[in-house]
Amino acid sequence: RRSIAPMPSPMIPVIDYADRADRLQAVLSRSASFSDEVDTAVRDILHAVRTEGDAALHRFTEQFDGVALEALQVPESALHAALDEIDDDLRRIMDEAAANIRRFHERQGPNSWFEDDGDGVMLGQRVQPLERVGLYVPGGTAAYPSSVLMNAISAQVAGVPHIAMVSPPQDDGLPHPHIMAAAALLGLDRVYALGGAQAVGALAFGTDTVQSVDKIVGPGNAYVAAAKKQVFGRVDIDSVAGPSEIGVLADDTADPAFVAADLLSQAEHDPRASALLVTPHRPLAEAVRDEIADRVPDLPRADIIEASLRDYSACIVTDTMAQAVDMMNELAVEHLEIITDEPWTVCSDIKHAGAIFLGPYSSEPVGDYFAGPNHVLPTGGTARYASALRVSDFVRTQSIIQYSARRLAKTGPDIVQFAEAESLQAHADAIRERLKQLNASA
Ligand code: HSO
Ligand code: ZN
Repeated sequence: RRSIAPMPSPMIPVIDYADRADRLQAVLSRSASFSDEVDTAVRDILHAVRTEGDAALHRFTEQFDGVALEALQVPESALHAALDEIDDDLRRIMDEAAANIRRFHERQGPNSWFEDDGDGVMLGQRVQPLERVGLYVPGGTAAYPSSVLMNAISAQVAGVPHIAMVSPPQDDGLPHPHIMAAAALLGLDRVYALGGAQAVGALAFGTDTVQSVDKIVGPGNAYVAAAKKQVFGRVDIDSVAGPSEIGVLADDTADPAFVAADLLSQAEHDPRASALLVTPHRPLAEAVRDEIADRVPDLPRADIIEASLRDYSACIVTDTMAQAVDMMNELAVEHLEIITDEPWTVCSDIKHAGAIFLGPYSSEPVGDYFAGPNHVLPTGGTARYASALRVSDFVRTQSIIQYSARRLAKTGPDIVQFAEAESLQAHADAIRERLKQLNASA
């Protein structure tokens, strides 16, 4: 006999492929909104930091974070104390995660190379790490030590010698203890209790206390994002991250409990996060919907999750798996899970996704915390052209050219002709000057 308990109200809609347009439009138009007010406020903050330095940092920290800092820089003793205070298990887990992340990134290259091109000509590319990088780490509920590991280890593997970290102070004037512990674990010693646009300004312009950097990476709120955009050009920045996304491609072999749990794992990040199941198997879509309705009320971040599910998430039922794959390619989601009978076959048809998780046991949090690949990934459809944060984001390559007399004697006249075609006489003369001498000594 069936119980007559009322069905929990659906939190995630089940939508037919033919009716997907509105929902997809909502998902695709989520990108971070920039307001003129934020831009103007940030412009003033950056100007003050550039002209007044440390004094402005103290003032803004008092105004926005509500603390009067004794020192902008976090003493190394506080970093080590934070590491000593986390429990032994968390310490062991973070150590192991860091080792996995390091090992993965060590395989990424890019590598220098030099080639003897014949005639005594040497060509090559020399890869050099950036000298100074600044890492922004948010405070509050988005204070993720895992993100400290992801950002800092890729810079460390690249060989960046100077890594500064900024993170807003809590009431005690120090960043979140887990953030400090992660910094200590990685041997980062330049940590500043600064957040918001003023922290970005300090890193970009430098002050008496904070040395300027060449690149600023890491996520932040609307002020941080606007500040990064405004200092771009003076320094490099990473991409401006949008709200998180997960897409699950699944067939009748998928366990609805697994799929529901994974969708919820991303929905809990942000009210604007997007969680999508795309499947040709309607009973799976309905089971996942029911499973989600069961689970959400017990989750601590139910409010955030409900908003994400209501506005930007769905279980979409397609006619075929091919149609489901096409839809995922159109969306280019940040995280794509493939939970099907033959995930590698489906994977070969995927063109766009930030990171791909294959099979029932590759749950998305495996990648967020532990497997080794970076969890800083392209969002908002930018996986069409962008990649995961990686070692090459922290280097620049220099081209190396060494030409020989023999080769210049051979190819010089052609170079002269090319320069003259561009009407650049001085270019042509630079080559001719050598040719004159070479011909005289021949
Ligand atoms: N899934 C997030 C990263 C994260 N998850 C941090 C947990 N902590 C964006 O890829
Ligand atoms: Zn996550």
